[in-house]
Amino acid sequence: MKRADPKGGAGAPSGVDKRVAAIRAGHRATIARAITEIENDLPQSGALSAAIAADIGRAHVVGITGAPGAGKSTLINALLQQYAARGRRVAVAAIDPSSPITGGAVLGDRIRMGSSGGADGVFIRSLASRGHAGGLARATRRIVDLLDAAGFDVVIVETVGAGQSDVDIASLADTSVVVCPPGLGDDVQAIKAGILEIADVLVVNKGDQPLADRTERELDDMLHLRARRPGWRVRVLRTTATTGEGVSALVDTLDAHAAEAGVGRRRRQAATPPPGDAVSDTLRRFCESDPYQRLNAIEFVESAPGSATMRMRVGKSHLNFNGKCHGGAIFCLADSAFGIAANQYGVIAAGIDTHMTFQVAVSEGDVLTARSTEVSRTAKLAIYRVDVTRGDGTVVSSFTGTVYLTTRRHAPHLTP
Ligand SMILES: Nc1nc2c(ncn2[C@@H]2O[C@H](COP(=O)(O)OP(=O)(O)OP(=O)(O)O)[C@@H](O)[C@H]2O)c(=O)[nH]1
Ligand SMILES: [Mg+2]
Repeated sequence: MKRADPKGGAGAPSGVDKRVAAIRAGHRATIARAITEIENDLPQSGALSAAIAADIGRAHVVGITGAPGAGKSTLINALLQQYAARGRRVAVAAIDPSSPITGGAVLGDRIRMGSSGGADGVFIRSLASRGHAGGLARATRRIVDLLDAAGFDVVIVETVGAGQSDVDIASLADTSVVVCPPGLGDDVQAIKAGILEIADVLVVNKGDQPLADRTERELDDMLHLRARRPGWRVRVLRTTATTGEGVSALVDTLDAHAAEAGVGRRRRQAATPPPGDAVSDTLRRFCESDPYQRLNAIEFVESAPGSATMRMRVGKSHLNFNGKCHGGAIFCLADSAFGIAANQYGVIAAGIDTHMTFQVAVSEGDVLTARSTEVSRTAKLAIYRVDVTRGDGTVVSSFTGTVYLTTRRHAPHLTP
Protein backbone atom coordinates (compact mmCIF):
# COMPACT_ATOMS: atom_id res chain seq x y z
CA MET A 1 0.00 0.00 0.00
CA LYS A 2 1.23 3.43 -0.80
CA ARG A 3 0.04 5.30 2.23
CA ALA A 4 2.40 7.86 3.72
CA ASP A 5 0.48 8.23 6.96
CA PRO A 6 -2.86 6.43 7.16
CA LYS A 7 -3.83 8.25 10.30
CA GLY A 8 -3.33 11.74 8.91
CA GLY A 9 -3.96 14.41 11.52
CA ALA A 10 -1.54 17.04 12.74
CA GLY A 11 1.50 17.76 10.64
CA ALA A 12 -0.34 17.17 7.34
CA PRO A 13 1.20 19.05 4.41
CA SER A 14 -0.15 22.49 3.52
CA GLY A 15 1.22 23.86 0.19
CA VAL A 16 -0.60 22.86 -3.00
CA ASP A 17 2.24 20.63 -4.24
CA LYS A 18 2.57 18.90 -0.93
CA ARG A 19 -1.15 18.41 -0.71
CA VAL A 20 -1.33 16.96 -4.21
CA ALA A 21 1.47 14.55 -3.30
CA ALA A 22 -0.40 13.57 -0.15
CA ILE A 23 -3.61 13.03 -2.12
CA ARG A 24 -1.81 10.88 -4.68
CA ALA A 25 -0.41 8.87 -1.80
CA GLY A 26 -3.92 8.39 -0.44
CA HIS A 27 -3.40 10.44 2.74
CA ARG A 28 -6.88 10.20 4.25
CA ALA A 29 -6.91 13.39 6.33
CA THR A 30 -5.73 15.45 3.35
CA ILE A 31 -8.40 13.90 1.12
CA ALA A 32 -11.11 14.51 3.72
CA ARG A 33 -10.08 18.15 4.16
CA ALA A 34 -9.94 18.75 0.41
CA ILE A 35 -13.48 17.36 0.06
CA THR A 36 -14.73 19.76 2.73
CA GLU A 37 -13.10 22.65 0.88
CA ILE A 38 -14.77 21.63 -2.37
CA GLU A 39 -18.15 21.20 -0.65
CA ASN A 40 -17.86 24.74 0.69
CA ASP A 41 -16.41 26.06 -2.57
CA LEU A 42 -13.46 27.61 -0.74
CA PRO A 43 -10.98 29.52 -2.94
CA GLN A 44 -8.05 27.15 -2.26
CA SER A 45 -10.08 24.22 -3.62
CA GLY A 46 -9.83 25.65 -7.14
CA ALA A 47 -6.03 25.50 -7.19
CA LEU A 48 -6.11 21.94 -5.88
CA SER A 49 -8.65 20.80 -8.48
CA ALA A 50 -6.52 22.34 -11.22
CA ALA A 51 -3.36 20.70 -9.86
CA ILE A 52 -4.82 17.18 -9.90
CA ALA A 53 -6.29 17.53 -13.40
CA ALA A 54 -3.54 15.39 -14.92
CA ASP A 55 -4.18 12.55 -12.46
CA ILE A 56 -7.80 11.87 -13.26
CA GLY A 57 -9.56 9.46 -15.59
CA ARG A 58 -8.24 6.16 -14.25
CA ALA A 59 -10.92 5.20 -11.72
CA HIS A 60 -14.07 3.34 -12.69
CA VAL A 61 -16.89 5.64 -11.58
CA VAL A 62 -20.07 3.75 -10.73
CA GLY A 63 -23.29 5.70 -10.15
CA ILE A 64 -25.92 4.00 -8.01
CA THR A 65 -29.32 5.62 -8.23
CA GLY A 66 -32.91 4.59 -7.64
CA ALA A 67 -36.00 5.36 -5.59
CA PRO A 68 -35.63 6.17 -1.88
CA GLY A 69 -35.44 2.96 0.14
CA ALA A 70 -34.67 0.72 -2.85
CA GLY A 71 -31.64 -0.57 -0.96
CA LYS A 72 -28.86 1.47 -2.55
CA SER A 73 -26.81 1.95 0.62
CA THR A 74 -27.19 -1.69 1.65
CA LEU A 75 -26.14 -2.75 -1.84
CA ILE A 76 -23.07 -0.50 -1.67
CA ASN A 77 -22.07 -2.14 1.62
CA ALA A 78 -22.33 -5.51 -0.11
CA LEU A 79 -20.37 -4.20 -3.12
CA LEU A 80 -17.60 -2.97 -0.80
CA GLN A 81 -17.14 -6.51 0.47
CA GLN A 82 -17.03 -7.95 -3.04
CA TYR A 83 -14.54 -5.38 -4.23
CA ALA A 84 -12.38 -5.87 -1.12
CA ALA A 85 -12.36 -9.61 -1.76
CA ARG A 86 -11.01 -8.81 -5.24
CA GLY A 87 -8.32 -6.53 -3.81
CA ARG A 88 -9.78 -3.28 -5.19
CA ARG A 89 -9.63 0.04 -3.41
CA VAL A 90 -13.02 1.74 -3.36
CA ALA A 91 -14.24 5.23 -2.41
CA VAL A 92 -17.91 6.04 -1.88
CA ALA A 93 -19.53 9.48 -2.11
CA ALA A 94 -23.12 9.27 -0.89
CA ILE A 95 -25.33 12.27 -1.51
CA ASP A 96 -27.59 13.04 1.40
CA PRO A 97 -28.27 9.42 2.31
CA SER A 98 -30.84 8.83 5.01
CA SER A 99 -29.17 5.51 5.76
CA PRO A 100 -25.45 5.49 6.34
CA ILE A 101 -22.96 3.29 4.56
CA THR A 102 -20.77 1.85 7.25
CA GLY A 103 -18.26 -0.32 5.52
CA GLY A 104 -18.38 -2.15 8.85
CA ALA A 105 -18.38 -5.63 7.43
CA VAL A 106 -15.48 -4.73 5.17
CA LEU A 107 -13.48 -3.38 8.06
CA GLY A 108 -14.27 -6.60 9.94
CA ASP A 109 -12.93 -8.66 7.04
CA ARG A 110 -9.83 -6.53 6.98
CA ILE A 111 -8.71 -7.80 10.33
CA ARG A 112 -8.60 -11.28 8.85
CA MET A 113 -6.92 -10.00 5.69
CA GLY A 114 -4.08 -8.57 7.78
CA SER A 115 -2.21 -5.33 7.45
CA SER A 116 -1.42 -5.62 3.74
CA GLY A 117 -5.12 -5.24 2.94
CA GLY A 118 -5.50 -2.44 5.42
CA ALA A 119 -8.63 -0.44 6.09
CA ASP A 120 -7.21 2.11 3.65
CA GLY A 121 -8.86 0.27 0.80
CA VAL A 122 -12.22 1.86 1.63
CA PHE A 123 -13.05 5.56 1.89
CA ILE A 124 -16.64 6.61 2.59
CA ARG A 125 -17.96 10.14 2.58
CA SER A 126 -21.47 11.60 2.82
CA LEU A 127 -22.16 14.85 1.00
CA ALA A 128 -24.96 17.07 2.20
CA SER A 129 -27.20 18.23 -0.62
CA ARG A 130 -27.41 21.68 0.90
CA GLY A 131 -25.89 23.33 -2.15
CA HIS A 132 -28.00 25.24 -4.60
CA ALA A 133 -29.06 23.81 -7.94
CA GLY A 134 -26.08 22.94 -10.05
CA GLY A 135 -23.69 23.63 -7.16
CA LEU A 136 -23.94 20.14 -5.73
CA ALA A 137 -23.52 18.61 -9.16
CA ARG A 138 -20.32 20.52 -9.74
CA ALA A 139 -18.98 19.79 -6.26
CA THR A 140 -19.74 16.08 -6.70
CA ARG A 141 -17.87 16.01 -9.97
CA ARG A 142 -14.83 17.65 -8.41
CA ILE A 143 -14.96 15.28 -5.43
CA VAL A 144 -15.06 12.30 -7.79
CA ASP A 145 -12.02 13.76 -9.56
CA LEU A 146 -10.23 14.05 -6.24
CA LEU A 147 -10.96 10.43 -5.27
CA ASP A 148 -9.87 9.35 -8.73
CA ALA A 149 -6.58 11.25 -8.32
CA ALA A 150 -6.14 9.60 -4.91
CA GLY A 151 -5.80 6.31 -6.75
CA PHE A 152 -9.02 4.52 -5.84
CA ASP A 153 -9.79 1.81 -8.38
CA VAL A 154 -13.52 2.35 -8.10
CA VAL A 155 -15.47 5.47 -7.05
CA ILE A 156 -19.13 4.81 -6.21
CA VAL A 157 -21.62 7.70 -6.09
CA GLU A 158 -25.00 7.11 -4.43
CA THR A 159 -27.84 9.45 -5.31
CA VAL A 160 -31.63 9.33 -5.23
CA GLY A 161 -33.55 8.63 -8.41
CA ALA A 162 -34.06 10.53 -11.63
CA GLY A 163 -35.65 13.91 -11.15
CA GLN A 164 -35.16 13.87 -7.39
CA SER A 165 -31.57 15.01 -7.36
CA ASP A 166 -29.82 17.70 -9.31
CA VAL A 167 -26.81 15.46 -9.78
CA ASP A 168 -26.88 14.11 -13.29
CA ILE A 169 -25.41 10.72 -12.58
CA ALA A 170 -25.37 9.61 -16.19
CA SER A 171 -22.90 12.28 -17.22
CA LEU A 172 -20.72 11.73 -14.17
CA ALA A 173 -20.52 7.94 -13.98
CA ASP A 174 -18.88 5.52 -16.39
CA THR A 175 -21.46 2.94 -15.39
CA SER A 176 -24.94 3.90 -14.17
CA VAL A 177 -26.78 1.38 -12.02
CA VAL A 178 -30.47 1.92 -11.34
CA VAL A 179 -31.74 0.02 -8.31
CA CYS A 180 -35.41 -0.93 -8.48
CA PRO A 181 -37.38 -2.33 -5.57
CA PRO A 182 -39.71 -5.26 -6.36
CA GLY A 183 -43.35 -4.51 -7.16
CA LEU A 184 -42.97 -1.57 -9.49
CA GLY A 185 -46.14 -2.61 -11.31
CA ASP A 186 -47.75 0.31 -13.08
CA ASP A 187 -44.97 2.56 -11.92
CA VAL A 188 -42.79 0.93 -14.54
CA GLN A 189 -44.40 3.03 -17.22
CA ALA A 190 -43.97 6.18 -15.19
CA ILE A 191 -40.32 5.64 -14.36
CA LYS A 192 -39.42 4.24 -17.74
CA ALA A 193 -38.65 7.57 -19.35
CA GLY A 194 -36.28 8.69 -16.63
CA ILE A 195 -34.36 5.61 -15.59
CA LEU A 196 -34.11 3.53 -18.71
CA GLU A 197 -32.47 6.40 -20.51
CA ILE A 198 -29.59 6.40 -18.09
CA ALA A 199 -29.29 2.77 -16.89
CA ASP A 200 -26.39 0.62 -18.04
CA VAL A 201 -27.38 -1.99 -15.48
CA LEU A 202 -30.79 -2.43 -13.86
CA VAL A 203 -30.76 -4.13 -10.48
CA VAL A 204 -33.89 -5.60 -8.93
CA ASN A 205 -32.83 -5.54 -5.29
CA LYS A 206 -34.68 -7.21 -2.40
CA GLY A 207 -34.57 -10.36 -4.48
CA ASP A 208 -35.86 -12.22 -1.42
CA GLN A 209 -39.26 -10.53 -1.72
CA PRO A 210 -42.13 -12.26 -3.57
CA LEU A 211 -42.61 -9.64 -6.30
CA ALA A 212 -38.96 -9.65 -7.37
CA ASP A 213 -39.57 -12.27 -10.07
CA ARG A 214 -42.31 -10.28 -11.70
CA THR A 215 -40.41 -7.01 -11.60
CA GLU A 216 -37.38 -8.65 -13.16
CA ARG A 217 -39.57 -9.98 -15.99
CA GLU A 218 -41.29 -6.63 -16.52
CA LEU A 219 -37.99 -4.80 -16.79
CA ASP A 220 -36.64 -7.46 -19.14
CA ASP A 221 -39.74 -7.13 -21.34
CA MET A 222 -39.41 -3.40 -21.38
CA LEU A 223 -35.79 -3.62 -22.52
CA HIS A 224 -36.78 -5.96 -25.32
CA LEU A 225 -39.42 -3.53 -26.53
CA ARG A 226 -36.91 -0.76 -26.70
CA ALA A 227 -34.98 -0.12 -29.88
CA ARG A 228 -31.64 -1.88 -29.74
CA ARG A 229 -28.73 0.52 -29.63
CA PRO A 230 -25.24 -0.34 -30.76
CA GLY A 231 -22.72 -1.20 -28.06
CA TRP A 232 -23.52 -2.27 -24.53
CA ARG A 233 -26.66 -4.31 -23.97
CA VAL A 234 -28.46 -3.14 -20.82
CA ARG A 235 -28.85 -5.99 -18.34
CA VAL A 236 -31.27 -6.76 -15.55
CA LEU A 237 -29.73 -8.38 -12.49
CA ARG A 238 -31.25 -9.50 -9.24
CA THR A 239 -29.64 -9.02 -5.83
CA THR A 240 -30.42 -9.46 -2.18
CA ALA A 241 -28.21 -6.79 -0.68
CA THR A 242 -28.84 -7.94 2.88
CA THR A 243 -27.32 -11.40 2.23
CA GLY A 244 -24.96 -10.48 -0.62
CA GLU A 245 -26.70 -12.79 -3.08
CA GLY A 246 -26.15 -11.77 -6.68
CA VAL A 247 -23.57 -9.13 -5.76
CA SER A 248 -20.62 -11.03 -7.19
CA ALA A 249 -22.43 -11.26 -10.54
CA LEU A 250 -23.14 -7.54 -10.30
CA VAL A 251 -19.42 -6.76 -9.90
CA ASP A 252 -18.68 -9.01 -12.89
CA THR A 253 -21.21 -7.02 -14.92
CA LEU A 254 -19.82 -3.66 -13.76
CA ASP A 255 -16.34 -4.80 -14.79
CA ALA A 256 -17.64 -5.97 -18.16
CA HIS A 257 -19.27 -2.59 -18.75
CA ALA A 258 -16.07 -0.72 -17.83
CA ALA A 259 -14.12 -2.94 -20.21
CA GLU A 260 -16.56 -2.29 -23.05
CA ALA A 261 -17.50 1.36 -22.52
CA GLY A 262 -14.25 2.58 -20.95
CA VAL A 263 -13.69 4.87 -17.97
CA GLY A 264 -13.30 8.64 -17.67
CA ARG A 265 -16.63 9.47 -19.32
CA ARG A 266 -17.03 12.69 -17.34
CA ARG A 267 -13.80 13.98 -18.85
CA ARG A 268 -14.81 13.14 -22.37
CA GLN A 269 -17.93 15.21 -21.84
CA ALA A 270 -15.70 18.11 -20.85
CA ALA A 271 -18.07 19.24 -18.15
CA THR A 272 -15.36 20.71 -15.96
CA PRO A 273 -14.28 24.10 -17.29
CA PRO A 274 -10.59 24.07 -18.11
CA PRO A 275 -8.47 25.61 -15.34
CA GLY A 276 -7.57 29.23 -16.00
CA ASP A 277 -10.65 29.99 -18.07
CA ALA A 278 -11.58 32.96 -15.94
CA VAL A 279 -14.54 34.22 -17.97
CA SER A 280 -16.18 30.79 -18.08
CA ASP A 281 -15.57 30.35 -14.40
CA THR A 282 -17.08 33.73 -13.59
CA LEU A 283 -20.11 33.07 -15.77
CA ARG A 284 -20.56 29.64 -14.20
CA ARG A 285 -20.65 31.27 -10.78
CA PHE A 286 -23.11 33.79 -12.12
CA CYS A 287 -25.31 30.94 -13.42
CA GLU A 288 -25.25 29.17 -10.11
CA SER A 289 -26.51 32.24 -8.29
CA ASP A 290 -29.03 33.33 -10.93
CA PRO A 291 -32.51 33.09 -9.38
CA TYR A 292 -34.28 31.95 -12.60
CA GLN A 293 -31.74 29.27 -13.25
CA ARG A 294 -31.88 28.07 -9.67
CA LEU A 295 -35.66 28.05 -9.77
CA ASN A 296 -35.54 25.79 -12.82
CA ALA A 297 -32.59 23.68 -11.58
CA ILE A 298 -30.59 24.56 -14.69
CA GLU A 299 -27.06 23.25 -14.62
CA PHE A 300 -24.08 24.87 -16.28
CA VAL A 301 -22.21 22.28 -18.35
CA GLU A 302 -19.54 24.18 -20.27
CA SER A 303 -18.84 27.39 -22.14
CA ALA A 304 -16.27 28.90 -24.44
CA PRO A 305 -16.22 32.14 -26.46
CA GLY A 306 -19.38 32.03 -28.59
CA SER A 307 -20.79 28.77 -27.24
CA ALA A 308 -22.38 27.35 -24.11
CA THR A 309 -24.17 24.23 -22.94
CA MET A 310 -26.73 24.08 -20.15
CA ARG A 311 -28.79 21.18 -18.87
CA MET A 312 -32.08 20.71 -17.04
CA ARG A 313 -33.78 17.58 -15.76
CA VAL A 314 -37.54 17.98 -16.01
CA GLY A 315 -39.11 17.47 -12.60
CA LYS A 316 -42.59 17.98 -11.16
CA SER A 317 -42.00 21.69 -10.63
CA HIS A 318 -41.48 22.17 -14.39
CA LEU A 319 -44.85 20.77 -15.45
CA ASN A 320 -47.74 22.77 -16.88
CA PHE A 321 -51.45 22.01 -16.42
CA ASN A 322 -51.26 19.32 -19.13
CA GLY A 323 -48.55 17.48 -17.23
CA LYS A 324 -45.87 18.39 -19.79
CA CYS A 325 -42.82 20.60 -19.39
CA HIS A 326 -43.81 24.27 -19.28
CA GLY A 327 -42.63 26.26 -22.28
CA GLY A 328 -41.37 28.98 -19.97
CA ALA A 329 -38.92 26.55 -18.37
CA ILE A 330 -37.61 25.48 -21.79
CA PHE A 331 -37.27 29.12 -22.78
CA CYS A 332 -35.36 29.79 -19.56
CA LEU A 333 -32.98 26.92 -20.37
CA ALA A 334 -32.40 28.06 -23.98
CA ASP A 335 -32.13 31.70 -22.97
CA SER A 336 -29.52 30.82 -20.33
CA ALA A 337 -27.34 29.07 -22.92
CA PHE A 338 -27.82 32.02 -25.27
CA GLY A 339 -26.88 34.54 -22.58
CA ILE A 340 -23.78 32.66 -21.45
CA ALA A 341 -22.50 32.12 -24.99
CA ALA A 342 -22.99 35.78 -25.89
CA ASN A 343 -21.42 37.13 -22.70
CA GLN A 344 -18.14 35.23 -23.06
CA TYR A 345 -16.24 38.21 -24.44
CA GLY A 346 -16.03 40.14 -21.18
CA VAL A 347 -18.50 42.90 -22.19
CA ILE A 348 -22.23 42.96 -21.64
CA ALA A 349 -24.21 41.42 -24.52
CA ALA A 350 -27.81 42.58 -24.22
CA GLY A 351 -30.55 40.42 -25.73
CA ILE A 352 -32.73 42.42 -28.13
CA ASP A 353 -34.71 39.75 -30.00
CA THR A 354 -35.49 36.04 -29.71
CA HIS A 355 -37.60 33.50 -31.58
CA MET A 356 -38.47 30.03 -30.40
CA THR A 357 -40.25 27.00 -31.82
CA PHE A 358 -41.45 23.90 -29.95
CA GLN A 359 -41.35 20.61 -31.87
CA VAL A 360 -42.33 17.96 -29.32
CA ALA A 361 -43.75 17.89 -25.81
CA VAL A 362 -41.36 17.07 -22.99
CA SER A 363 -42.19 14.78 -20.06
CA GLU A 364 -41.10 14.54 -16.47
CA GLY A 365 -37.77 12.73 -16.15
CA ASP A 366 -36.47 13.90 -19.54
CA VAL A 367 -33.07 15.54 -19.48
CA LEU A 368 -32.86 18.56 -21.77
CA THR A 369 -29.60 19.95 -23.09
CA ALA A 370 -29.40 23.41 -24.65
CA ARG A 371 -26.39 24.08 -26.88
CA SER A 372 -25.83 27.61 -28.04
CA THR A 373 -23.55 28.47 -30.95
CA GLU A 374 -22.63 31.75 -32.58
CA VAL A 375 -24.05 32.15 -36.09
CA SER A 376 -22.62 35.56 -36.93
CA ARG A 377 -20.93 38.47 -35.26
CA THR A 378 -20.23 42.11 -36.13
CA ALA A 379 -18.87 44.95 -34.00
CA LYS A 380 -22.36 45.71 -32.66
CA LEU A 381 -24.53 42.62 -33.12
CA ALA A 382 -24.21 38.86 -32.74
CA ILE A 383 -26.71 36.14 -33.61
CA TYR A 384 -26.94 32.82 -31.79
CA ARG A 385 -28.73 29.59 -32.43
CA VAL A 386 -29.72 27.29 -29.56
CA ASP A 387 -30.85 23.69 -30.04
CA VAL A 388 -32.63 22.07 -27.14
CA THR A 389 -32.40 18.28 -27.29
CA ARG A 390 -33.74 15.42 -25.22
CA GLY A 391 -31.61 12.51 -23.94
CA ASP A 392 -32.46 10.40 -27.00
CA GLY A 393 -31.18 13.13 -29.34
CA THR A 394 -34.60 14.45 -30.45
CA VAL A 395 -34.58 18.20 -31.00
CA VAL A 396 -37.45 19.48 -28.87
CA SER A 397 -37.02 23.17 -29.48
CA SER A 398 -35.06 25.62 -31.63
CA PHE A 399 -34.22 29.13 -30.56
CA THR A 400 -32.50 32.04 -32.27
CA GLY A 401 -31.45 35.19 -30.50
CA THR A 402 -29.74 38.48 -31.29
CA VAL A 403 -27.62 40.51 -28.90
CA TYR A 404 -26.44 44.08 -28.97
CA LEU A 405 -22.78 44.20 -27.90
CA THR A 406 -22.14 47.03 -25.47
CA THR A 407 -18.75 48.39 -24.48
CA ARG A 408 -19.60 48.08 -20.80
CA ARG A 409 -17.93 45.37 -18.78
CA HIS A 410 -19.83 43.02 -16.49
CA ALA A 411 -20.62 44.21 -12.99
CA PRO A 412 -17.50 44.30 -10.78
CA HIS A 413 -18.41 41.10 -8.93
CA LEU A 414 -18.68 39.33 -12.29
CA THR A 415 -15.68 40.84 -14.02
CA PRO A 416 -12.91 38.28 -14.31
N1 LIG B 1 -35.55 -7.77 2.48
C1 LIG B 1 -34.59 -6.97 2.03
N2 LIG B 1 -34.44 -5.76 2.54
C2 LIG B 1 -33.46 -4.98 2.04
C3 LIG B 1 -32.61 -5.40 1.00
N3 LIG B 1 -31.76 -4.39 0.72
C4 LIG B 1 -32.05 -3.38 1.53
N4 LIG B 1 -33.08 -3.73 2.35
C5 LIG B 1 -33.70 -2.90 3.39
O1 LIG B 1 -34.36 -1.81 2.80
C6 LIG B 1 -34.27 -0.65 3.66
C7 LIG B 1 -33.72 0.51 2.87
O2 LIG B 1 -32.37 0.20 2.49
P1 LIG B 1 -31.32 1.33 2.16
O3 LIG B 1 -30.07 0.61 1.77
O4 LIG B 1 -31.25 2.29 3.24
O5 LIG B 1 -31.99 1.99 0.90
P2 LIG B 1 -31.53 3.29 0.08
O6 LIG B 1 -31.98 3.08 -1.30
O7 LIG B 1 -30.11 3.56 0.31
O8 LIG B 1 -32.40 4.41 0.76
P3 LIG B 1 -32.21 6.02 0.68
O9 LIG B 1 -30.73 6.32 0.77
O10 LIG B 1 -32.99 6.51 1.84
O11 LIG B 1 -32.80 6.44 -0.63
C8 LIG B 1 -33.40 -1.07 4.82
O12 LIG B 1 -34.24 -1.40 5.89
C9 LIG B 1 -32.66 -2.29 4.31
O13 LIG B 1 -32.31 -3.18 5.35
C10 LIG B 1 -32.80 -6.72 0.47
O14 LIG B 1 -32.12 -7.18 -0.44
N5 LIG B 1 -33.80 -7.45 1.02
MG1 LIG C 1 -29.10 5.32 0.99
